[in-house]
Amino acid sequence: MKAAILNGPGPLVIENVHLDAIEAGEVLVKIHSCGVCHSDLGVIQRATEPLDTPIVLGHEAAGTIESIGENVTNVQPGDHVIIAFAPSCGRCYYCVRGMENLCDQRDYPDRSGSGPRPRRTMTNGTPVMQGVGVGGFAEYTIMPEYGVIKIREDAPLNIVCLLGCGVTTGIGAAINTAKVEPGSSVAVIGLGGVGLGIVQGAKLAGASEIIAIDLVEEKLQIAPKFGATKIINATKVDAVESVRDITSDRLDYAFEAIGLSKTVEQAFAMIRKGGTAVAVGVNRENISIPGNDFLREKKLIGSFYGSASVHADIPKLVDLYMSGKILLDEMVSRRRPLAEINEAFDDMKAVQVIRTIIDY
Ligand code: CXF
Ligand code: ZN
Repeated sequence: MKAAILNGPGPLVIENVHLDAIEAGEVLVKIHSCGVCHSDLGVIQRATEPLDTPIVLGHEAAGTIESIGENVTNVQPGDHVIIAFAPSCGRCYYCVRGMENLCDQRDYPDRSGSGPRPRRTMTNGTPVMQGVGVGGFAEYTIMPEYGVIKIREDAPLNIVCLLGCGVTTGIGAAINTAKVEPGSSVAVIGLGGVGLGIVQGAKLAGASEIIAIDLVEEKLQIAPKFGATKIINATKVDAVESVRDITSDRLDYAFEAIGLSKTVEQAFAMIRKGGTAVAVGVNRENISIPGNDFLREKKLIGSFYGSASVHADIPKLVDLYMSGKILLDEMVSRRRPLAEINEAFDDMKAVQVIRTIIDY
């Protein structure tokens, strides 16, 4: 099969790769579409550090089940699935306590982005890692049965693949992690796929004020379509001051969807006493906040994969999309074939897109 291979710093290379045979409990997925998520760019840009390469990135994927291994009962060949980058086994310490997003089966190192043991090899026999456990920039992948979510067949795979990462992360951060209440005020810093997901989640939760903050005017202009009630261009005004003004210093929730310490610190600075700042963006930095603010019961919490119970939540999100209650098409800025994967990352670096989807 064809796969986009990251070998270290520099562009991805499309190569022919051999995929292993599936084993018991595993499924072979024919990838239909895969979104290009910002955290993959993060892996590429960190490729100057020690990294398990070669590796196939791509973790926002949907497709069809091509074949199933022994003992697989939840899916059949032909089923339509979204791949969960953090599979939930249903049996570990976290899964049985309702924290499926923290499932112990996702025990591979975060920093390298490499997935479980290699299941594919280059033509010269070198093992190829499966990025973030998915390896979606390839024609096929092997997943554990519990890492695929069966979805209704009338949902377009080339759109609902976005529920594999960014949108589920964003909507879930508002609804599951923060548990935004009706009538609350919310600010969202960073309007990529995750940030616009948070805006939609806040709207679904019934927030009355949803303030969208970014540096890029084009992203700000589309935010009201997703539910933003106000927009702030942080190149023109001080975001913290503006949010405090708009809310009379009564902001209930601030979400950071970029992954920088500076913007997490801003999120924490803009919330009211007793308010909650949620760090959603993939962040590898140290964060510095005034300890005194804890005496005002301000809270800073993390969110991973929208605290989602993927097996329950992703089919519900598909239904919400199909009934027009959440927007996904409006997030797709471009479609490209796998051969143009590097151009897709160039567009992202030039901040020209919300999401590019690779269609196979
Ligand atoms: C990331 C979170 C860290 C592991 C890889 C996926 N989420 C979104 O892109
Ligand atoms: Zn992602």
